[in-house]
Amino acid sequence: MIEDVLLEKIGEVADSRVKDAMIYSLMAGGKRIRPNLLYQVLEGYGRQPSDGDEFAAALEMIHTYSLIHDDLPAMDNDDLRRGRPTCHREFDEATAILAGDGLLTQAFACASKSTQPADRIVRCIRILADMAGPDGMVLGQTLDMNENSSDGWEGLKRVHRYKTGCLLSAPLMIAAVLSGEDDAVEKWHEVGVKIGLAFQIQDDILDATSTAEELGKSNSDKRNDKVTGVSLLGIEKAEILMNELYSQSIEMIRSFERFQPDELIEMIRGIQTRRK
Ligand code: GRG
Repeated sequence: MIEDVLLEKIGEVADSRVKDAMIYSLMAGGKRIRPNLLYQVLEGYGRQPSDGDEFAAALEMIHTYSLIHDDLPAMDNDDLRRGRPTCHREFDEATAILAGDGLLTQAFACASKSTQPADRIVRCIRILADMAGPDGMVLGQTLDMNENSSDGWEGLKRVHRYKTGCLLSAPLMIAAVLSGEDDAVEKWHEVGVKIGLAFQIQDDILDATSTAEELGKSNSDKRNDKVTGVSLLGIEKAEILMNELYSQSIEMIRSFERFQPDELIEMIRGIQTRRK
């Protein structure tokens, strides 16, 4: 469902080389975890998933922009993403920067076109901005770039909370607002942070144990000698912690009022056993 929604929303953009680059990266596959988290929480609250289409697309656009910029020579300098050459490799660096800028901006245009009640839309747009921007994912990226091995596991957890956790929390929080469950938003944020930390530790484990071909992306952490959950904790402890965090997030999900958790839990168990 999200593939059709993305095609429709990106189709609204005027034809240009930057649009081609936006489509190249956006429609390259990807696990679509963030839109699907949003849809599952809406369903758990008894809402139609399509109520969240504009926000689901916005989240995937923001996520894709972050991957395009993260892959640039000025950041991780990666060649492979979602099983294909990275955006700057396929096009050129300037076009990849613009494609990221275009996706980020278009995400907010798309979200503003939601037909949900206006007060809810405004609150959701605020969440998107907070979770993606300099108090959220962008903060995480800058902390990551300046990460110091002496900051240890606590420092790394802070990086992951913002860099990975914020954009995984956003769909949960937005779905709660669209369902009229504002009081639950902060608790959903904490669920997202736990899933984000588990997800990132898992990413580090997969990065250390799989090939670039298996992952469909470059394992630049190895090349860049980065401090990761695996380098700090070792694979065994990292796996135990990852599984504990997924279990804790599932326990929290079971405790929400007026929420039918089974399908969301099933999705999280699927993420827990992912191979890429
Ligand atoms: C450049 C502002 C800016 C932020 C970059 C997302 C990000 C922050 C960097 C990408 C590298 C990375 C390891 C990020 C942590 C989050 C993460 C594991 C992203 C990959 O998400 P998946 O696995 O990717 O959902 P697909 O391709 O399946 O959508």
